[in-house]
Amino acid sequence: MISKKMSDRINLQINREMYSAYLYLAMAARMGEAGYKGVANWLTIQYHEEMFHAMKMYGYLQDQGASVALDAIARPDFKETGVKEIFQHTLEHEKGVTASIREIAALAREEKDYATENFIAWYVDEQVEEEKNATEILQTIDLLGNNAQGIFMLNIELGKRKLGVPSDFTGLAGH
Ligand code: OFO
Repeated sequence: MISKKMSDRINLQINREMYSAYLYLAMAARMGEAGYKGVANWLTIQYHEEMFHAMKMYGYLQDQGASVALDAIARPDFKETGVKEIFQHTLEHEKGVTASIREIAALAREEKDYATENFIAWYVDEQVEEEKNATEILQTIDLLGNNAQGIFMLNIELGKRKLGVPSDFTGLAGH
């Protein structure tokens, strides 16, 4: 069993992960409309990854006999239309998510909640990956040259990204 404070905090994180999913889906739509199908593919896969992050927490709360409390998801907030700017937004967004995950890790340690400490360690590692992915894409943009030809090549590259999470994951308790 976990504390009410912890389950509230994980429920908040579910909302933040779903917001991430919503943000990337909205960005994917914008990029797809602009003809950047590869960038849209990358962002759509990112949407699925974020839903996986949310559902993994949903499953954890259920496994712990805690209540899942879903809240309203905010409207995706981004104005960028350029590919480089979209990934700058992505990196900044992920830095914020990292800070949020660290709060859960710190709370788990404070409460001597070893189960949640173990559970959240996966997300701590995942955030290293999330920031690395966005950073590397930004580096690639700079290396290729932030121009039409460079973005065209990046678009092809990002079109190759495949789903990295189990497609049959439901998040249901006992999964
Ligand atoms: Fe869930 O890691 Fe991105 O936001």
